[in-house]
Amino acid sequence: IGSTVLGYPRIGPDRELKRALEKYWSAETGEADLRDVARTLRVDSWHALHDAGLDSVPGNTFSYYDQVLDTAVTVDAVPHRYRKLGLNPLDTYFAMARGVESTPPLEMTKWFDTNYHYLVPEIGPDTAFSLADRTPVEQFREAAELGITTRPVLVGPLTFLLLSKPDDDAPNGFRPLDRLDDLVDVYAALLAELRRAGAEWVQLDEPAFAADRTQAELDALRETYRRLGGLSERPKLLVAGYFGDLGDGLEVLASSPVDGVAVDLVTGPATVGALPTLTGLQDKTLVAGLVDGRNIWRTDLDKALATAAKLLGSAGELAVGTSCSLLHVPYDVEPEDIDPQVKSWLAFAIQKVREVVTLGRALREGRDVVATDLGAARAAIADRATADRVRDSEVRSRVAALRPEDSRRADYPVRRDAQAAALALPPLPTTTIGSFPQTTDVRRARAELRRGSIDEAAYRLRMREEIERVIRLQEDLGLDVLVHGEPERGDMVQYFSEYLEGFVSTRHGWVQSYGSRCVRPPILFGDVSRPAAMTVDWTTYAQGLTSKPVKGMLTGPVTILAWSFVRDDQPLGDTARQVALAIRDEVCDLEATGIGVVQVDEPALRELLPLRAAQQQQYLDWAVESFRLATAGVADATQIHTHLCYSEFGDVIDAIVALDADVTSIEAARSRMEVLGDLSDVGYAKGVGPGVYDIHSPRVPESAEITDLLRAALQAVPAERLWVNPDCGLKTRGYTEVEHALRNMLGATTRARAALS
Ligand code: THG
Ligand code: ZN
Repeated sequence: IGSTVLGYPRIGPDRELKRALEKYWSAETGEADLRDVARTLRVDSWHALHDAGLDSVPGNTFSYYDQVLDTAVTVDAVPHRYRKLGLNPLDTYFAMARGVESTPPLEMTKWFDTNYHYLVPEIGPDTAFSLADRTPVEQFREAAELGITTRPVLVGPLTFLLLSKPDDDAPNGFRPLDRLDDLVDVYAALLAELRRAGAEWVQLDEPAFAADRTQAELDALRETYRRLGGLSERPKLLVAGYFGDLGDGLEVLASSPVDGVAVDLVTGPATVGALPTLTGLQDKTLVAGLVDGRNIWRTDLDKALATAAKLLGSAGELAVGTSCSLLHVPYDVEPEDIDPQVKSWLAFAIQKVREVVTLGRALREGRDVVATDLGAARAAIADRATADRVRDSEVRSRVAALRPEDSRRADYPVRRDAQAAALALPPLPTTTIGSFPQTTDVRRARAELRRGSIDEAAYRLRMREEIERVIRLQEDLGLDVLVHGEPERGDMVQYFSEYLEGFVSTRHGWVQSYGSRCVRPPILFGDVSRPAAMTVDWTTYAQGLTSKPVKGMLTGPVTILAWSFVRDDQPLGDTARQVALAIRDEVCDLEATGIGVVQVDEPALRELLPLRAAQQQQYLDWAVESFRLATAGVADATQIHTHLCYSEFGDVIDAIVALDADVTSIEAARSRMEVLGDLSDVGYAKGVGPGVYDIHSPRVPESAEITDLLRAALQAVPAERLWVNPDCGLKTRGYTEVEHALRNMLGATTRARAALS
């Protein structure tokens, strides 16, 4: 294998796939146009990887939406409700991804601890697995015709089933993994076809083993690769485990009859020590994941070679690779207009491919043949390590001087009484999560400012008009705690990073989040501070328009880190503390200008939770500490809210209590308020605003439904602590539906209040 990468971005360097998908979905173009764009993107990627000099080019890394969905379709795990729509294969696939009028899509959730989302396959006792789709074989042939032998990448059978959920007809106690034998039959058939098409290697991804697994699951891993390895007609098998240490799974794979194992030495550096002790690797290829596939820093090539040197002799062949797929980084740093010094420290996907090639050549032919590249990398690493702008002594002394009481507020009853006196809110106070619909006019204004066709002053005027409209609407509806609506923010993390010292942003650095949706994570390169207020003008403008309290809206330190590329030269907890102090400054400035309610959102609190239980408490400690540091600078009478969404909260429920916010709004409508019971069980006794309707759908909830949910909520939470709000921000909705839904929410609240008194 020599040198390789485990996967590559597919959305297109200029988001060509996003645009092609959206045109196809809106029926502006047809299937042939979409397939054309897709083919061009594949061909361009194969050429780029091949021409860069990789010894082994990954194949089947393209997807119209998601690789887990692709796998489900390949093995015919298509739930009946989509089959019976009678659509062609491509539209059946998109129906599973996005839903159609009558049929909701598959559930979507986070891919391990990344900001990528996959679709959750539904598997039951009756799922009839078969090789129903031959895309991996067809794409192998497509590349072969260009003279490029690819190594098709497949989601491994264990990871596929471990990420699936039982379908609605499955009996209690059924687990998708119960169907492993039948699924492995299909993989065997696919491997045989790939072999007949000429594939030399196939990569099977098993990142599920970077998380804690039971003995039964490890046994299933052993048995599966014993079976697949024993097939007579198959390509060589490379099993890739990434996003951490494989733990006991590493030994299982090393002793199995596969031909290669790829390990992540960036997230799981302890693996370096374990590898030389394994005996089964002597006849295998070891792909050492030395180049970080998830972050954007240039690799310390000297250090990578030193690590490789420790592994020489551990395996039959030592190859060099990325730690995981490059799906999680943007394509190319070259076109970016970033400060040249910071830019010289960065490597995006194509730069990382070149690093892998350089490392591969150094190992095979000696360092001298790549001396120039090694020298350039060494200079960049040294420059970053000593750069003045990375370290800010003021920030460092401020962090060093922190005392425990800086992250502690007065006891809740004291705060509660002070806030009740200051805010004088009615029972069951109503509010929203912060954002109002981003109208085309608002988006256009932002685009015009970027292009320079309007100036800052004109832009501010248009935003103020929008804020005024949002305030008037909320007053008309009768909401109690108002928001300014956030028209000035595109992506919230992007917005804050542009005001903070220590961040740079990119223009083209898009990374797929799900389907056609992308994010442009800012790059956190140095010590963080806040030179000037970030939200005070907008919020005080809004407050000046109304006598009702206006809530300040901020993003918490954990979420800012989760949705940025973070520095790798200090522990994440240290970076979190710096970001927390910057947010704290903003919270205090809002308070000083008369804002009495401030919300600090942490929607990504669950996302960064380490995959292994042994590391989770340490994470939760600094995550909670940084939130408290951000919010504890205010007086007792100032009310701190937080908002959480996008996750099951089970694993972080104690941490939610420990955040010590006065009011927590939380996604709850889809699970019918279940989370309230969970919160009570762990002793949460402060304000809580369970979302009373699901904003992720354009459907307007009837007032009666909301009344029912409020009744259910009042079973779990006393009226004095219950807030009424939608379950997330309203940014993606339209004004007509928002106004109607909020009116119904307020109607239900009026009735609930009457029933209370
Ligand atoms: N911001 C960031 N990360 C996120 C979210 C976010 N991760 C989790 C969740 N929210 C992911 N959800 C989305 C939802 C919508 C979009 C992206 C991620 C989206 N993106 C626009 C697009 O692709 O057209 C581009 C947005 C822009 O112009 O900045 O719609 O909220 N960081
Ligand atoms: Zn939310």
